[in-house]
Amino acid sequence: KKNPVAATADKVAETVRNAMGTGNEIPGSPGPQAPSVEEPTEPRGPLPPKPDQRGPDTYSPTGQKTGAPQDKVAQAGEYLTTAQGARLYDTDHSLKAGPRGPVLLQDHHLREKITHFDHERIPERVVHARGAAAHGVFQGYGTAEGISKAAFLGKDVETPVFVRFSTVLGSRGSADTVRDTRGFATKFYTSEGVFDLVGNNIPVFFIQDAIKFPDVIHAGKPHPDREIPQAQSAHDTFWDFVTLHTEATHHTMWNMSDRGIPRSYRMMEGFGVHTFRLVNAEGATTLVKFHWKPKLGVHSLVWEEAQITAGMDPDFHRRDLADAIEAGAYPQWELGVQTFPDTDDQMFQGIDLLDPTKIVPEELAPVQPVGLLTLNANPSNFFAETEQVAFHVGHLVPGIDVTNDPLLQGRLFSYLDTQITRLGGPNFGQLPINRTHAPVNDMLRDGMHQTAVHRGVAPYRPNSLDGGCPFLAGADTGAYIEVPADVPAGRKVRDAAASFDDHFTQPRLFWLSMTPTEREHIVSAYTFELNKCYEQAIKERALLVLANIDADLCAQVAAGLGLPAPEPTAALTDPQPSPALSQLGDSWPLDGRIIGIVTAPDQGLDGVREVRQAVLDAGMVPLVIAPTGGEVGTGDETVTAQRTFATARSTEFDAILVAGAPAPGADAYGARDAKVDDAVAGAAGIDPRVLLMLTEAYRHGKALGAWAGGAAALEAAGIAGGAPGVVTADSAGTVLEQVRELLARHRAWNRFIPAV
Ligand code: HDE
Repeated sequence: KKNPVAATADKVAETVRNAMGTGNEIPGSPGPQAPSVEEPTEPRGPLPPKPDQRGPDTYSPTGQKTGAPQDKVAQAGEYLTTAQGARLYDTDHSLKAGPRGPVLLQDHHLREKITHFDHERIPERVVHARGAAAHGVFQGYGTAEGISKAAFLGKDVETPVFVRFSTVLGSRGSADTVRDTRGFATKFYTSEGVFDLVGNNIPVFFIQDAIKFPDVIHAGKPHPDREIPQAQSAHDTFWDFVTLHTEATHHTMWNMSDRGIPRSYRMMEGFGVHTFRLVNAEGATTLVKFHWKPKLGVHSLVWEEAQITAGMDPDFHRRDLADAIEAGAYPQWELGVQTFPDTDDQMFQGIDLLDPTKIVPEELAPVQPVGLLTLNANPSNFFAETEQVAFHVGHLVPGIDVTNDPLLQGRLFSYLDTQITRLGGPNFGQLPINRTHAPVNDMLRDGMHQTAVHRGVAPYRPNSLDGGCPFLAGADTGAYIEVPADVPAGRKVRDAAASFDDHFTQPRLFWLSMTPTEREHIVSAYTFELNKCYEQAIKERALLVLANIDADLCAQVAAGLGLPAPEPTAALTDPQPSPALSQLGDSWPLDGRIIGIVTAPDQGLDGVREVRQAVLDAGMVPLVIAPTGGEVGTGDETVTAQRTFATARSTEFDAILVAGAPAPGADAYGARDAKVDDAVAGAAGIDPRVLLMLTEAYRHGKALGAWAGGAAALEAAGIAGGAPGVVTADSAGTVLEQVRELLARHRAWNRFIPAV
């Protein structure tokens, strides 16, 4: 009997021969018939895009709605074609001089296919290269109408948005859970043009002047000689920079706090960082800082968990966002503003509003909600949308203007400049994801990748050939008019205001506002990162910086580095702490939280199915973990396992429920048939991966619950039943109820620090 693979290959070869012919056909004869290659499925028409995933509507230069490129759906039509639309009969064999002969240069399909592939990659973003995004909608509350005339802030106005989250330092393929700042960039497709709010999850920045941006990024990126470490701040050049530029102290402190390792993009705050100027219909101005407040609360990973996850699931945040949206657990944020009078000095209670290394504590200027963001659709194509989206702080709409913050001023130049290289010319605004939903009528012409077919002969204004149009708008017809703010007079200097010199009061404010748990995390982060540095002088300089923030912080980090704690070089100030900066101490919704359920099917599945359903009903995600995949259990009592002991790791779960004490599986020690010493197998005879899962989850402050045989597994892992955050009870239902309460507070920190 003939090998089926060889038979298929023969058939394909025959098809090619038929199609190519022998070369001896009589000219003018019909030639070989079109081959009838068997298709694995019937040819079918394109799947329509989901309505909520369509790209923005497109307009011609004169404002006419056009059909393209909505129909650019992959595999549109019945037949595979070349880029020019010629139908193809074979895309798996290059055109050869005989089946064993050399490939012919005339094979256009081969050259077109490979040439296009050769150019599939574009340069990654110079910063924020690693990201994930989603579509959504923004709904204005109307509460900002008194301070801004922006139409999208109006009551119940709905505006489509696209949001891209990112890390800053790593390259496109780097891990999600590294310690870093996160980007939080939102494109509002408003009726008055695109407004981009290009923010971060940290409200301050490393530097006060854009001219230092290349320096801080060169220092944070991998070392230029070996290109290591990837996506890390724990290395000499980063710490060299931030200790030499003490204005970076505040942002660095946030990075070393739990904010540097978010649990999920869905659980991060976002900040516009700079102060912006809003203007209302009467022309009155207000200075504001933008805030995004997540409905799910602000939560973080713990450092060991973040490191393990970087290996176990480098796509952790990307997956989390996409899974939540797909499951209908749409993440939401409220947009809010802190408002300040637009005074000549642009100071608020002694805080310089133009200094991007300073916050204004919420206790001094509360965040006032102005609208709601809901992310409700995943991108259809990562490259077309997430990769090609181009944000710009200069994309503004009437009602929102910039200030003189020197960091913001530099950004106003940088984004378009970098995008011209990254997206290959000046026409990337025509890409579906970047296209405004407002009618466009510009006089920008030609250039690489021009896709508009502009008509007319007079792309200049005024003209007497194309009817003299277009007209210029005024304030009453929706023109974007810059606020005629006064420019402070003075000399031309390379300098900054004296108020930019205070680099330590606010890092101290942050430190003083933290709970004991959060402070402990900050100390550990500094100690970890500085212990990764090779240069002694850098560690010593870092301690000098810490001495100017807080003696206790400095002493603890110094102890971890094995170095003496230096004295401060300046008198410490005593700012009022801001409780709003702490992440802990509240309860939050549980939507989309992941619950692992450890089972030992041979001991029965008491309560597993019920508890699984209860987790689902509570809007969370249950993942059953068993020795094997598929249907586990016997008789009527079976359940589907989503994870096995080999594929599960504690870091995937927000809480773990234990329904049994499984014996070591055959694959528990790496090799299926390995003979394992009794001592290694563990005294209790429980699968070591389950024990690892439980001890890790315990160490990471996660809620644990057990019933039936599960209590024995906890005990074998050395976890006492009554320990904080550990629940044991007879019924699965009771256990879940208590675990939910624990989870609403995110972690059981009192396991380690009783004061919390
Ligand atoms: Fe950016 N930043 N940035 N940045 N930034 C870029 O633009 C830049 C800064 C932020 O998902 C680049 O298209 C300068 C602060 C986000 O596509 C580049 C300075 C904040 C993103 C650039 C800053 C940000 C970027 C790289 C100092 C928070 C990702 C690719 C003056 C308020 C946007 C690109 C996305 C991306 C320049 C500082 C946020 C090079 C010169 C402060 C979220 O143009």
